[in-house]
Amino acid sequence: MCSNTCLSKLAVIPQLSSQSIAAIHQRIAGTPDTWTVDEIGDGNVNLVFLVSGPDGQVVVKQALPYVRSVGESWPLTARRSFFERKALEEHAVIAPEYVPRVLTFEEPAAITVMEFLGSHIVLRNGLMQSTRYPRFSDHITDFLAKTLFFTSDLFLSAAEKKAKVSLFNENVELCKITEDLIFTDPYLVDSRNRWTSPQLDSLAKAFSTDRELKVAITELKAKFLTASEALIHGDLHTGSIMVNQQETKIIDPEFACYGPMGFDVGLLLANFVLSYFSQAGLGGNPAYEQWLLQQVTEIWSEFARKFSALWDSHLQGDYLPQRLLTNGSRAYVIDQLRTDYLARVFDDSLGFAASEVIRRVLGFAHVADMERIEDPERRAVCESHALHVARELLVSHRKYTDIATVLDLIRAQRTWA
Ligand code: SR1
Ligand code: MG
Repeated sequence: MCSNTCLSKLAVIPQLSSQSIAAIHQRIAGTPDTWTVDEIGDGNVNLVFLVSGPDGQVVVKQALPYVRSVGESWPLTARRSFFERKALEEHAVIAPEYVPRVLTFEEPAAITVMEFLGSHIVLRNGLMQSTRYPRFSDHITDFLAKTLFFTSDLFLSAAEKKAKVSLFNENVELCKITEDLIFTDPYLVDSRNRWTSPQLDSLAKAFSTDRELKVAITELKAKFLTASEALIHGDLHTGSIMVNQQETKIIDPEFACYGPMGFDVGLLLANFVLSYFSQAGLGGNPAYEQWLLQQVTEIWSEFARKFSALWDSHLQGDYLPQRLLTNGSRAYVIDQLRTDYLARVFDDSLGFAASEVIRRVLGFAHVADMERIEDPERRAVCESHALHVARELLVSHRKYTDIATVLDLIRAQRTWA
């Protein structure tokens, strides 16, 4: 039976311009009629094809004017691929070793042709196979520290930053998905929500009527809407990262926008926490669980260390005009500001992490880490543990001022194997 995706597979090559065909030919040799095209994407939003020729392979990613996993009943601007390219371009300047190389881009057809990361695996899939990536936390914290610092007022002039803010502010529809799916729908009765039912029915109902949660999530949403701190990836879960033992590549930044730094850090932390809680549903793996929690610690502490170091080496933006630092005040002022700044990013990260956990259990888009637990009773227990941690962090994030205390909270919820 041929579906929409079969048609797209046949249709994608004819949509490429002669310039793109030439760029692909240069990489993989052969001609369009001899190339094979396989659809390899499993994400919610876009089509992803692997195009193979005699000398190699490339990835062709296409944004159709709707959400891939739902179909035409959920229209979505194909212009998202423009913002993805713009974010990839920014990241390629700031942190080139962590992004795939873009070979060519077709704006009218919303197609991006990229290098094929054939020796890498989607991090979520690697975690589901209990694989360790010894260089991952170093790489991802380098990426986070650099991309967040160098796109913020800490580094840019106000004029430079405003120009970027105004460009990415047009990514309205993708931000609206985040505003709805993360900050709104899981806290009300919405037809797009789903959860492990009937096991989690009462928790889902409790979350939809919880007044404290509604206040906390609205405060967090206000940050997402108003805090244009840095160019954030906007969807930095473990499905947006490709890894092997040597390298880490951050992909799929179509949700990129100017937003709070803690959003990227928090989403990443949340996906490790979800992976951790999923382990018990599969019988438990103490050594791997320990490694997952170690990643949570390292993601925060290494990010904080590298981000702090950039204040020493590159603090030149309009955030803190150098002429303010008179009379020997420099060290004092910078240290105070940096400490407060990092404490706030930490606090934001915990809130955004909590919101990501909640939406991945009670909302529209779930994670494979949990979904692969076939027994709904076991899955529901794992999910409820994650939800309890998330509720506590969302409502009481100010109580948690260091990552070790957060880990204590997480471990205390891991009550069965
Ligand atoms: C309709 S899009 C659903 C989710 O998939 C993407 O990866 C984002 O996480 C979005 O929230
Ligand atoms: Mg994505």
